[in-house]
Amino acid sequence: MKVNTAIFRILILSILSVTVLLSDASSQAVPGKDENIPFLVTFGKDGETSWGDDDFFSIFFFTIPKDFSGQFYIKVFDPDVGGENDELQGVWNSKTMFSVYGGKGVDPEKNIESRGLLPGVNYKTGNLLASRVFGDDARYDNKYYAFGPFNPSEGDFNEKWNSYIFKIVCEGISGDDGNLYRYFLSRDANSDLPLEGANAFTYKYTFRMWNDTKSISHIYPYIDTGIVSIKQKNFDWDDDGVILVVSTYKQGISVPVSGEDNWAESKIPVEQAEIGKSLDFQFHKKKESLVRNNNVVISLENQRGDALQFFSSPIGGVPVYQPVIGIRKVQKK
Ligand SMILES: [Ca+2]
Ligand SMILES: [Ca+2]
Ligand SMILES: [Ca+2]
Ligand SMILES: [Ca+2]
Repeated sequence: MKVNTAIFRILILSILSVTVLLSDASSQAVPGKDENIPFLVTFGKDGETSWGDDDFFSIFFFTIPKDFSGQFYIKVFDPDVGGENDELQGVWNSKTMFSVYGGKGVDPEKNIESRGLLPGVNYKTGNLLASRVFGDDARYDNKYYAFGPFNPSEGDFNEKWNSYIFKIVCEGISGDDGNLYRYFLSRDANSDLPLEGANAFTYKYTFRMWNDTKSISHIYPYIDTGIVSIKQKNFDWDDDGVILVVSTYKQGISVPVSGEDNWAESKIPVEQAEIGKSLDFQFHKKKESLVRNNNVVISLENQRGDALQFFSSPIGGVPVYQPVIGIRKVQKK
């Protein structure tokens, strides 16, 4: 009898752990689980672009599936600029404003200005749902602040993704320090409870690399129908190793990398086999010597000059190079 109870307990525990695994969607954290990026970074507007942020703001979009019922929160980890995690320049004097937008005008596929890529054009489209300014504040140092609760229907509906879209803007409104932070989409303000099927994306990624010469960070642009080539642009990479593009088709194409305070760009052909999947942009740090606190910016556009989305949870999963496709291609020649 005792043995049977023990087996029953083990069975229940295994079922519970499988359930937890299934609902543990990686898409809820920004940067995402597969990206291996420690922080997003936004400097105060009086900062130097040579510190790795070219425009002193960042924009992320969250997609909430239409069939999700209930409320949710957009949590910001370490929203303050001071204490732990952040990048000090002189004294702490930066203020950062986080603003959440919903409603018509947010969807960046319908409203290009919402992407934040057009110089001088207002990207604060949609209805302002919540906003808060953070400075050097121990209350929020190394801790979460939760915006919300929000109802999914407060977002801007996108038919293609069958989801409501929300936008969070982070602006370095004053000072010169770097704010390092992360986002988490949660059903609960005080714990991390993911929303099944939700995702996050941006068009221009400004992030911090690990201070570890062995680390590889990733971002995953989605290759939509009709794309035949992409132009990659990276900023202030500080000659920190190599950037490789990997896909089911590409074993690893290295792209030109930027140095201090400049952009490097190049064109990359896209194959039919890569459509409807994600590419894997891999950031391999220099092995010989550590480039400390490296902040970097990357953006992509297709052959028509239209910006590509980077999803925190790669659409179609992390692409794995399949050598057999390459061999077939060679044999055809
Ligand atoms: Ca400062
Ligand atoms: Ca902090
Ligand atoms: Ca911070
Ligand atoms: Ca840099």
